[in-house]
Amino acid sequence: MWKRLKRIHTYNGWIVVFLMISGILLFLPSLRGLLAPIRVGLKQVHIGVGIVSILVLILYIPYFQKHWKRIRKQQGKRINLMTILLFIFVWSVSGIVLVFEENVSAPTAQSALFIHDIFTWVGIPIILYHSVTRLRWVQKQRRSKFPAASDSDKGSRIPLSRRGFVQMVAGTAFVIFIGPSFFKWLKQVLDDGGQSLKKVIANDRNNMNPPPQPLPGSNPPRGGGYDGNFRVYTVTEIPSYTEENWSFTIDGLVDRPVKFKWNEFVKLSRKVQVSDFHCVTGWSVRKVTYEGIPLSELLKKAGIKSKAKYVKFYSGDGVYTDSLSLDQVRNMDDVMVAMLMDGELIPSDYGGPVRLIVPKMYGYKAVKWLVRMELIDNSHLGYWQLRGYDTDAWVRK
Ligand SMILES: Nc1nc2c(c(=O)[nH]1)N[C@H]1C(S)=C(S)[C@@H](COP(=O)(O)O)O[C@H]1N2
Ligand SMILES: [Mo]
Repeated sequence: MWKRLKRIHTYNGWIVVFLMISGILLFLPSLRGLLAPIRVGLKQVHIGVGIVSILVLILYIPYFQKHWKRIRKQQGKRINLMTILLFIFVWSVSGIVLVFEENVSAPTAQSALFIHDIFTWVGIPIILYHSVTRLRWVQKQRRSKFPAASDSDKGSRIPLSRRGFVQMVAGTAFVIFIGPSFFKWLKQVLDDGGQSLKKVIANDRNNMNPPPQPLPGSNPPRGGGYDGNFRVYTVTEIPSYTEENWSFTIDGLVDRPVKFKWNEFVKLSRKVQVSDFHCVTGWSVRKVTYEGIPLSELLKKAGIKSKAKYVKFYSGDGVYTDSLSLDQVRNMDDVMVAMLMDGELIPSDYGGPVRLIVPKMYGYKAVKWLVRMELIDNSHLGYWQLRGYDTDAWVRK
């Protein structure tokens, strides 16, 4: 029975290792491009294996009851075991909340994400250490019990020095590759708390004159101020604009190509709407009050030729693009070329002075630093679609 508990624990160990590795892969921003084609699948496997780990956790219970006395005697092992179980328990609960993210309140989802992340950051070194010491312990046991081990057992009889070497390499890799992400994450979490928009505005690289005058629905923001925090994503350097180097072009299959200067663009009539923002990687920001020009209104300024079937959106970063079909544009009245969020001119980190907002689709459609729209007759694969993301990015509801 004791042996069986150990076997369960070994299985569990592998499950945790898998969850840790897949979790890190899903988290690291630097791996987004590389992982795009398998990201959705990997996330599903991560969730599936996570559920299995809960089942394994339940398997512990009967053995626990039987062996409690024995476990209690060995204090070191007890603390170790309890720590691991606590971690798995917390990961499971927060993970389940994240799976049902759409059905829980924003603060609950955010806390779950925070807890899931912080336990990962703290848990990785603990579990690495635990597995290594455990392996050593298992090794010693085996050596004393079966001095003449069979061939198949050779793998577990690696000399300790080599084990130590592996540990060192893993530790170094951890510090080099994952350490910086940890501090970035920590900074983002500490920066949060409703202040984030002000802080991001303080770092604005843009300086647009004249500034837009917010509509009454925007100031104070009709949505009451957005809930959550944006992770700043960019595949290039963040561009910087003034009224001098900024312009907005509508061309391609249009009746009259137009190119707005900033002072003309701020005069176009705007609308206010409140919408949620969802990134396909799992985070959401709710109730953002956006003010901008409805896409269909803006397209009217240039006139759409009947041959045109798609709109292609260009970011001023020169790299990022995406597109929508004109059918989609006609069927969604909330697609907006946004200029303000929560009553403030969108700062450069968040894609300002002007970005696209497509509330019914995932965030990768929301092209930042939008400077050009081209009407085309054929579909266009955007930056992330080329890397495996769906062309239609509907947010499941
Ligand atoms: N130009 C540009 N636009 C972009 C991106 C980008 O990398 N470059 N990332 C997209 C993705 S995947 C998301 S989730 C949102 C993130 O918006 P945020 O950086 O304001 O949080 O912007 C989208 N638009
Ligand atoms: Mo995204």
